[in-house]
Amino acid sequence: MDSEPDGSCERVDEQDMVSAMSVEVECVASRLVDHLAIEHSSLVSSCVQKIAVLTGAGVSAESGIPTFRGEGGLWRTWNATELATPEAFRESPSLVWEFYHYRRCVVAKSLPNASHYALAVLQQRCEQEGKEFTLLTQNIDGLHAQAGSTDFVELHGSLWKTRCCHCNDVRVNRDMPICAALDGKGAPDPKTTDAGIKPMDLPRCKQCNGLLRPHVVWFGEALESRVLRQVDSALQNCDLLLVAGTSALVYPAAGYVPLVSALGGVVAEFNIEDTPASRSCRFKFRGPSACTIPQALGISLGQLPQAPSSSDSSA
Ligand code: BJW
Ligand code: ZN
Repeated sequence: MDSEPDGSCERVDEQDMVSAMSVEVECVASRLVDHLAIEHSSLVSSCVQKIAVLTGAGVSAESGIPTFRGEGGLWRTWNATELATPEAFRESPSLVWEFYHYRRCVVAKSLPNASHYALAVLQQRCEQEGKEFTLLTQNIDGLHAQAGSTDFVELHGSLWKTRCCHCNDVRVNRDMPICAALDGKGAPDPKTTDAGIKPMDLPRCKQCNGLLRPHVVWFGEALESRVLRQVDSALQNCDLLLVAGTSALVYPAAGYVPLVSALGGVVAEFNIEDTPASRSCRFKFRGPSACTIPQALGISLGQLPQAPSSSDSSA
């Protein structure tokens, strides 16, 4: 499905054969595609009993938060993905903390956008009708919570939690700056000199004085087993998976679309471009998710607070 200039979408069917069992579900999903303002009842009184949503960095892009891949994914001379590794942290905890401090500053100045709000409304509607709904997010920014989503699963942890490298104590931490030595540091400009902060001056554990790290999942690290169980339960017998703003390159999340599709669920993708997951998606909404998600769900959000643009953000 491609966005037309007026924001409407053209439906593209990709599957020739549709199993009889999924026809009813697809009828409901096609209402999304056709923008037949889904009335609450038509989504939830249908055979769609179980809905999951998977979000990625693209849903926060319109809140001014850079995505990982593509233009926004550069911090100084580094690709964001090069810094999101345990090796980078071992080699230079100071550099990696500067990067996360910068991102905490950006997110602290950002607001949820219409994608976040529409998904929170969808959750409320599903719950009112006793339908199962689970939001799975790869994002660590917390904007889904700010928009009103509850009980969502943070696959890759949270920017607002720390973990002790020594005693593993995990805590919420919203201090800004998180330690005195990071005050004014973290500027993204490639000419910036690295702060070179000594480990003793980086964030330290209140329990044991060990070095703290962001409580996030870096490449090569396993997702928490509790999280993996929540994912399994959300995707098992899932009728409809909405997948928004993810490049579908990073596992295990990259495997969720093909999995749900193989299990007979309908998948609708919201992205500005094709991804490796697109071929498993029955419906594709092309365009910024802050437009396409509310439109497709028939959710009118009225006036929303305006997020500052990313260029307004500085550490
Ligand atoms: C818009 C938009 C708008 C823009 N509207 N859309 C199987 C095969 C091969 C490799 C592996 C495998 N299983 C595991 C691996 C290894 C690895 C992996 O996947 N590597 C791949 C690169 C190949 N995975 C792991 O290591 C994971 N661990 C694991 O599986 O443990 C077990 C294990 C370990 C080792 C080997 C085997 C098994 C952990 C992955 C952790 C990822 N961590 C990060 C950092 C989190 C902390 C932080 O934020 O700093 O998570 S990396 C980064 O990528 C971040 C993101 O959550 C994640 C996904 O990115 P996302 O959200 O998709 O963003 P982008 O930027 O990539 O895409 C944005 C999209 O939005 C684009 O499509 C745009 O078009 C779109 N867009 N504007 C709509 N307005
Ligand atoms: Zn500790």
